[in-house]
Amino acid sequence: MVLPPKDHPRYKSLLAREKLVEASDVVANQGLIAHGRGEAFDYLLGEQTCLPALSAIKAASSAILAAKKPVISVNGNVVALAAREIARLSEISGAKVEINLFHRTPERIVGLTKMMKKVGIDALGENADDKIPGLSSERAKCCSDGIGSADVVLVPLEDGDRCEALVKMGKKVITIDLNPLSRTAQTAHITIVDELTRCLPLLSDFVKEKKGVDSFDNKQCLSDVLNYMAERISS
Ligand code: PTJ
Repeated sequence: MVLPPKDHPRYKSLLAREKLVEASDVVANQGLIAHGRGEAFDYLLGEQTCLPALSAIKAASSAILAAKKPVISVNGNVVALAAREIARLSEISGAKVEINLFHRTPERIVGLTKMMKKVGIDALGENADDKIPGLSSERAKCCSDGIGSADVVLVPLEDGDRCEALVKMGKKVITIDLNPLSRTAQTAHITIVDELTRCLPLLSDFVKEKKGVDSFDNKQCLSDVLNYMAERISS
C-alpha cells in the first residue's frame, strides 16, 4: 500500500482510497464507485459527524442494546475500510458478523472471511443456508443463524432492495449511508448519515456505556441532515 504523507490535508480520505485499492481482490469494482459517491456527500457534511447523525448513532445504540439477536452485515467495502471497528462493535455488543454480498463470489467470501478472522472475528457467510425473501439474485443468500434469525440488523453501505427486503422480513434495520437521499437511507428504521469509520467508534462507545435515546424519528433526522447540508452550501 502506498501510504499518503501524514501531514497531507486529505490524509484520511487518501488512506481510505488506498485501503480499497489494496483490497481489490475482495472489494467489488463497483465498490470504488460507491465510495466516490460517499466521498462527495461527506464533503457536504464537512467531513464531520453532524448533530442529527449523532442522534441516529444514539438511536442505533438503543436498538442494539435492546436486541435479542443483533447481526452486523458486512460487504467488501466495509471489511476493507473498517474490519477493526466492526470487530470492536461485535465484541462490545455481542452481535454476530455476517458477510453478505451484492456481487457474491466464493473467492470474495473466503477472502473477506480471512480478513475478519485476522481481527478476531469468526464471520458467518460461507455456509449460507437461508434466503432473504423477495430478492431474486445472489444477494438473497444469508445464514439462518445470522441475518435469517436476527431481530436487529446493522447494514452499512447497503443496497436499497436488500434494505427494503429486510424491513419486510420484520427486522429492525440500521444503516450507515452518507447519502441521505438513497433508497436505503429512506427505507431503514435508523439511518446514520455519517462516514463509516468515523461513526463506528462512536457507536461502540455508546453501546459500551449503555447510552441511547428513548425516541427517534428517522424521517425528521434525514430532513435535519439535508437542512444541515443546505445551510453549509448556502453559507
Ligand atoms: O461488496 P458488495 O459486493 O456487497 O458490494 C458493495 C457495494 C458498496 C458495491 C454495493 O452495496 C453498492 O452498490 O452499494 P450502493 O448502492 O452504491 O450504496 C452504497 C452507499 O454507501 C452509497 O449511498 C454511498 O454514498 C454510501 N457510502 C459509500 N462509502 C461510504 C458510504 N457511507 C458511509 N461511509 C462510507 N465510507
